[in-house]
Amino acid sequence: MAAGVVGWTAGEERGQVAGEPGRGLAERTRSLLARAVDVYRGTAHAQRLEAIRQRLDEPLRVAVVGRVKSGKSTLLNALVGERLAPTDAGECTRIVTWYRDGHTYQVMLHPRGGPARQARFTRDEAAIDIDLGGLPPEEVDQLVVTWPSQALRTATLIDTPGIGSLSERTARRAWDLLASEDDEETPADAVLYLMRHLHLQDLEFLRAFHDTEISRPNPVNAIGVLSRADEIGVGRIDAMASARRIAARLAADPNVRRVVQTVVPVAGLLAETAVTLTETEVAHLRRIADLPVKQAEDLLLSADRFGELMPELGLTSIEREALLDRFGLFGVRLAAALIRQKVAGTASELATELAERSGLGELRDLLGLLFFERREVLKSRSALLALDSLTRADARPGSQALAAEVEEIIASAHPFNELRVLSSIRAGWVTGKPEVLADLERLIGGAGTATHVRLQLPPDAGRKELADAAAEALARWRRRAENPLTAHEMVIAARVAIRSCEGMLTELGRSG
Ligand SMILES: Nc1nc2c(ncn2[C@@H]2O[C@H](COP(=O)(O)OP(=O)(O)O)[C@@H](O)[C@H]2O)c(=O)[nH]1
Ligand SMILES: [Mg+2]
Repeated sequence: MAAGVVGWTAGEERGQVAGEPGRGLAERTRSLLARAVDVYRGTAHAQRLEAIRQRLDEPLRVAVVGRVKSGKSTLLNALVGERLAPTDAGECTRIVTWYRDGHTYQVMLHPRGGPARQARFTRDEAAIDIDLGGLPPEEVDQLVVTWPSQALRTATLIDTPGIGSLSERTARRAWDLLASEDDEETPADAVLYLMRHLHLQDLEFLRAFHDTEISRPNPVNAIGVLSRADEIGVGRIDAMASARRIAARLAADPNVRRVVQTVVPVAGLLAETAVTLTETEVAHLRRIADLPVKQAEDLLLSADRFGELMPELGLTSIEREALLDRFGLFGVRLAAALIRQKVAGTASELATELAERSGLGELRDLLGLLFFERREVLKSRSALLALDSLTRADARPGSQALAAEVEEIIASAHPFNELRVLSSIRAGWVTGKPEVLADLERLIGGAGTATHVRLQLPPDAGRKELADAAAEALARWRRRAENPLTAHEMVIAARVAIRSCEGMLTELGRSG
């Protein structure tokens, strides 16, 4: 792995300005890959290089990881907007499965150590059911589902079996996907990490691949999700508020900040149901909403009561069970209350309300801000790391120059320096007053890379206002960098912030 990939280097910043994160970087990466294709033409690596090159133009790859039953597959479905991934048990939940956009519906099965082949599948309303053709799940390396989908055009999603899970073997797979020990490039560009409760084992898992090379997930490309958030507070109607407080506390915990950028609470089941809501379900919920408040509350005190009481409600026990499966007790209560209070009248209004209240809206915003806006940077990072390992694995005439340039870009490109400083703040290597650190984080894109976000201004801020704020920030950080009392690490971080400010000013048509 290239030295100083994520290690602390004071490399000269070059190549890319703030505001259009990674565009210049992506161009450099592309031209380097084109050279690499020449160097390795006619070798066994030509194909792999082509794949690396193609990957640059593909959607960002986001892996969903976490312990078994943390709600990964359910959340994945919510993000896609369709029930594709099987949830709960079933042999396919033990296999790493990719969901990618494409023109046709297709499933490719990649056996361990054998050629990929098309697999038969059926789809019912709950999930895709893939026929492994008699192959035991352990023999399947991965499944690749191609599914025409707007959501998958933005990100290819990778569903993983759980960590700390059924078997050593299964756990190993989730691990391989993210922190492969061999020279392979990492398949995922970014990670959604689901935690149901703050479990020590979860943190250990994350820590193990942090602090190493940039190929491993680290806070810059990982978001934490406090999953199954509705179950906090045993389904009470204020469950999400409690979950929000816990998530905020987690996000402020230094141990957590070391491994994920932030933590958001999401009730994945409710989110999945919201985006796939049916008219029948709404009709059933209306019956509950039509009850007097007191009676409805009584009925929904527990799943058992809801299953058995009030035969006059006109819902069979199968229908009640179906509602519980799809909404959870919290979801049934919330949905019924929203209908009763006329917050949501139609199915589509209810869907919108539930998606928002499930935390899905916030998670989507964060994904946009922290992953998709930085898409070019994260993808370049994956490509450069893959190229780096290739040049190491097989030296050829010209490969040394390639390796040197990879190292140069990784050590010096400004977007990487921003990411490096971000993770260094998170790791506690750069210290200072909380408000100074917050200012620094924002300026270098920690809350999103848009100029107004960096400068903490509203989205409609004018050019002059933005430029004035950038000039002020520049002066502020120059003073800090030049102050002899400033700690060494902070000076290096300040230089990166200065470069970010200069970049914004250049973009705004003003010189620093
Ligand atoms: N109450 C509730 N149950 C959930 C939620 N997310 C998932 N579940 C349930 O938890 C079980 C495991 O979910 P699944 O998505 O298969 O977890 P995975 O093993 O991490 O992929 C299923 O029965 C889901 O219906 C949630 O947000 N709230
Ligand atoms: Mg699953």
